[in-house]
Amino acid sequence: MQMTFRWYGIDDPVSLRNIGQIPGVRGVVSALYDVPVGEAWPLDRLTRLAERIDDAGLRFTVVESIPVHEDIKLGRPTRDRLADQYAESIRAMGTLGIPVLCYNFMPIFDWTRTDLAMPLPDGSTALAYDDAALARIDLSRGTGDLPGWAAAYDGPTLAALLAAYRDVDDERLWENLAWLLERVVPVAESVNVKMAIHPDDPPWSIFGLPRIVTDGPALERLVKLVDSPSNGVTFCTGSLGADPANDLPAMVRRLGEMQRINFMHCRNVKITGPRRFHESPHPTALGDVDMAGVMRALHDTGFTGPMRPDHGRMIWGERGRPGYGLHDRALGATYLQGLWEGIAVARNQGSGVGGQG
Ligand SMILES: [Mn+2]
Repeated sequence: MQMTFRWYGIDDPVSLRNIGQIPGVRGVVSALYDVPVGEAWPLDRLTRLAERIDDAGLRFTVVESIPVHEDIKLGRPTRDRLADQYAESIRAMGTLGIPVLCYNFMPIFDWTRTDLAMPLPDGSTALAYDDAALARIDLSRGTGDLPGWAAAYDGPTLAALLAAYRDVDDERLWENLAWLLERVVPVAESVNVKMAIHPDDPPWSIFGLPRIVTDGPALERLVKLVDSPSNGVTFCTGSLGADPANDLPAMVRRLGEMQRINFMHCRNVKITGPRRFHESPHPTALGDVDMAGVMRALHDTGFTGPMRPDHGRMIWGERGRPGYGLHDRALGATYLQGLWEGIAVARNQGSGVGGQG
């Protein structure tokens, strides 16, 4: 396991120096955030980003993410050119030796919350979701009322996009995902890049849109679409853990045995009702995710890939990008490494190896 940390580039209030001072963190998860969706990422720009990370004594370990254009998800004729451009971005990653690509395949919206700063009893704030609150959001004026999406779409643009998805049910979306993977996974494999789909967050349909990457059977279906180590998953405990029907340690074990977990996102959620949750601190006892069980399953299946603490709360008066402050995520990184070390020590004692000192 390699502990990593997400960095939003030079405008991120969390600096590379901050990240380098978190114990045990050497890998950085980042992206080019201003390339229009669908265009190929210029190699020279990605090179400059990688050099900046190298200069800080860190490694560019994961690209999160290269967004997939809606025309690909909708299966529109422009998808051929868009898939070629997507493959070109993957080749640029390969040229620079960046080993993992996290992406998602959620129609229109990716991660969605109804409150970006829900106050918790200890005075911290967390991201929260309530399906009933989501149902009250009026999209006729665009995404203005949806927390975190204010400037994304005006009313007419969003209405046209929502209308286009009326012809795309779950099976059609699966077909369109398979179509993309058949074209880009061989490219990724040839340049030693491992793709890692992020599950849908939350893992159910919102605004009547199809969402397909939501549970264990879906993740197993995904990895079978193209049989390659470059076709794997980002196992996000917080996204999948929002549905209490998901048995996370069992899912990790199944996918881990197939060696298809290419990236780990670790965070915890507290489920407070049907399709209602808020994010909670990373430790097992503080939410509904069995983090210890997840880590044990990862350890048992020989996980060696990158992991990052996913969203944190805002604590100690920090202000910043919702979910992506420094302090709580840094606590998460050290907690997760401690959990991992504890499992490794217990295993070694069990087999009679090590234990001294
Ligand atoms: Mn995640």
